Amino acid sequence: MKLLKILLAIVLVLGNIPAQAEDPTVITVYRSPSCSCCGKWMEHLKQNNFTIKDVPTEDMQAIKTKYGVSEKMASCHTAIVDGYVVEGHVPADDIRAMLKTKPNIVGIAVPEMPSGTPGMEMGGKKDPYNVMSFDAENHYQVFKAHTEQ
Ligand SMILES: [Cu+2]
Repeated sequence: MKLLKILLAIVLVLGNIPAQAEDPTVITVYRSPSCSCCGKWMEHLKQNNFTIKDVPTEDMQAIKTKYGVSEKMASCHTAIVDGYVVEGHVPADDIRAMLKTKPNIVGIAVPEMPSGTPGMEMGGKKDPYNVMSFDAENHYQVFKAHTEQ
């Protein structure tokens, strides 16, 4: 009877241990050394358990060409995670969704720099925007729509 109580106590204790946090996801971020909104976006990723490999570079166009980011998809920074391209101010949740579902695409992008995206906070101003996915043939599709709140 005593043993049973001890076992029960152990089970209760184990049940209360919180599930271990996910391992940080490593993401390489190419950005111009003078880009401040890029830094704010990296901050957003850090807060969402990403580990940043920060690579300042003067020639962002070379990076975009190398990774197949067309003019239509282009924003400020270009990041690589798990073989996927992440262009611009994409929210961490959308990156995670891509890494989970592993779609057959080159990557996802928030073209240009809409206000209200992570790292582009402009007071309360929030533009509706789409996270786009793109493939090697430059086909685009809405990956996730973020409508005005
Ligand atoms: Cu930016």
